[in-house]
Amino acid sequence: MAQHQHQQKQQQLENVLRSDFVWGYATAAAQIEGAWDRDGRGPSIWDTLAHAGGKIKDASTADEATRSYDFYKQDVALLKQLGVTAYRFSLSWSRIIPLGGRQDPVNQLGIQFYNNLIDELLANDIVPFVTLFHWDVPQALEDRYGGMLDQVQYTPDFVRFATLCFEQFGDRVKNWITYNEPGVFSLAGYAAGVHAPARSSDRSLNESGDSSTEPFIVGHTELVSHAIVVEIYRRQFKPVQGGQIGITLSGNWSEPWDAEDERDQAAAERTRQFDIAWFADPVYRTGDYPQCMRDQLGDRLPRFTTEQSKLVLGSSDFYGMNSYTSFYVKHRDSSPDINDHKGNVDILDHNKQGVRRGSQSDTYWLCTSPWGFRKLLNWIWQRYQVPIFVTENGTTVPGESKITHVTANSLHDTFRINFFTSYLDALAHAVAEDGVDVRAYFGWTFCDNWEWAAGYTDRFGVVFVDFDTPEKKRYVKKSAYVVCDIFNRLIK
Ligand code: PNW
Repeated sequence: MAQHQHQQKQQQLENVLRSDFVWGYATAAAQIEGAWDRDGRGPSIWDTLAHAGGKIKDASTADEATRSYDFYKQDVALLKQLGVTAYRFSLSWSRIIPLGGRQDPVNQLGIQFYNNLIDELLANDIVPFVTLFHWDVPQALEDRYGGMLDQVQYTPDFVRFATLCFEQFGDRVKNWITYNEPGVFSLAGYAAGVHAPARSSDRSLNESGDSSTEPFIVGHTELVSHAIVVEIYRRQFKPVQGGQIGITLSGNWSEPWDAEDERDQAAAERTRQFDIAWFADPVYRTGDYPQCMRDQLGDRLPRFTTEQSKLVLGSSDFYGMNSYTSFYVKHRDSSPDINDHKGNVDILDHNKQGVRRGSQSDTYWLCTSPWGFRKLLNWIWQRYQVPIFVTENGTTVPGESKITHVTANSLHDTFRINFFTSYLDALAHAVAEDGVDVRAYFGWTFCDNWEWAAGYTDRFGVVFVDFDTPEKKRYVKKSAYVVCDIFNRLIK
C-alpha cells in the first residue's frame, strides 16, 4: 500500500515531445542474434562464459538466442508493425573481425549481415541507432592480453573495429553509440564477477581478478578508447557522413533513506556520483573523475593525462541514458570496504517511513519507480546540459519467467503496461514542466532474449518468444500497442 504514496494524480499530457522525437526498442547482438559460430563468426567472452557452465542461471547459452541472425527481416517487419521510428541494436565485434585485433582478417559475411539489416530498416523508414560495443569482447583479445585490462593493446584494436564500422556502415548509419554501460560492464564483469569475463577478488566465485582495482582500470580503458574513436569519427567521417556519436551510461536514481538527514542526503548524492558521474563527469563536465571517488579510492582510481582529459571532455554529442529503477540510500558510519563501488552506503528497498521504492518485478534489482526517473532526468539535465536520448528503459513482469509457452494471459502484461505508462508519463512531465531536453526513447527490449547471467529466465520483451520452438516464434504482448499509443499522444 505504502508504495502508492509515490503516485500523484497528474493530468494526461499531449503533444509535449518534439515533432522529431524518435522512439523504438533497443537490443544487443549477444542477446538476440544466435548463429554464434556461423559464417565465420569468432567467439566472444560471453560465448566462453556460457559454454564453460556454472555461471548462467538456467545453464543456457546464447548459441541460438532468438535467432535474429536468421529472422532479421521478420523482426524488422514486426518492429514496423509496432509503430517504431527507430531501432537500437549492437554489432557483434567478433562477427565482423573474428579474432578482434587490428591485424586480424575481416569477415565479409559479417559485414554483409549488418548491411542487410541496415538496408532492411531503412527500407521500412526505421532509423538505425548502432552500438559498437555491448559487452561482447572477442575472446581472442581476452586470451592475447586480457582485453580491456590492457589499455595500450586494447585501444588500437577497438579503434580499428570502430573505424571499419564507420567506413562500412556510416553512409547509412547516422547515430552511433560507442559503449553501452561501461559501468555495468566493469562492475558486473570485474567486481561482482557474475558477468563475462568473470573476474573478482572472491576466490569462491572466480579464479582470478581484483575487485578493488580492475573495474576502475577497465572503466578508464572504455572512457579513453571511446574518446579516441569519437575524435576520429568527428575528424574523418562526420564531415562527409554528417552523423552524431556518443556514449550510453547506466544509472538509477538514489534517494536518501531519511530525507531529513543530511548524512543520507550526502550519501545519496555520493552514490549518484559513483554510479553515474564516474563516467559522465569526465565526458560532459570536467574531464576528470568526481572528487568523492578520488577521496575514497585514492590511487586505485586511474588518472587521465592532460591530453586524455582534453580528449574525453566533450566527447559525446548526446547523453545516452539507460535507467530502470530507484533505490533508497543510507549513510554508513564505518570506513569504506576496499571492494566498495557505491560510496560506502547501504542500498535499501524501503525508506525510513517504510515506503517501498516500487513494485517488485521478476528481476531482483528492478522495481517500478517512475518517481525517481523524473528526478534522475532532472539531475542529469541540470548537471550535464546535453540533449538526453533514453537508450534503455523497461521491466520484467512478476511470474513471467515461469511461463514457457505462450498463453493469452502471458500476452496481457499489465505490470509492464503500468511500468511504461508511468515512466513515459514521468518523462513527459520532465519535458513539459521541468524543461528537460529529451529527444529519443528506446524501450528495453524488442523481444524476450538471452538476459546475460539470467539466461532465458528474465523476459524483458514487448514481444513474447517461445524458445522451445525451432523458429523461436514471436507473439506481440499488449504493452507494445500501449507504448505506441502513448507516443502517438505525446509526440507533436
Ligand atoms: C542493461 N542494474 O543492463 C543492459 O544494457 C542490457 O543488455 C540488459 O539486458 C538490460 O539492462 C536488463 O538487465 C543492466 O543493476 C544491468 O541497475 C543491471 C542494471 C542496469 C542495467
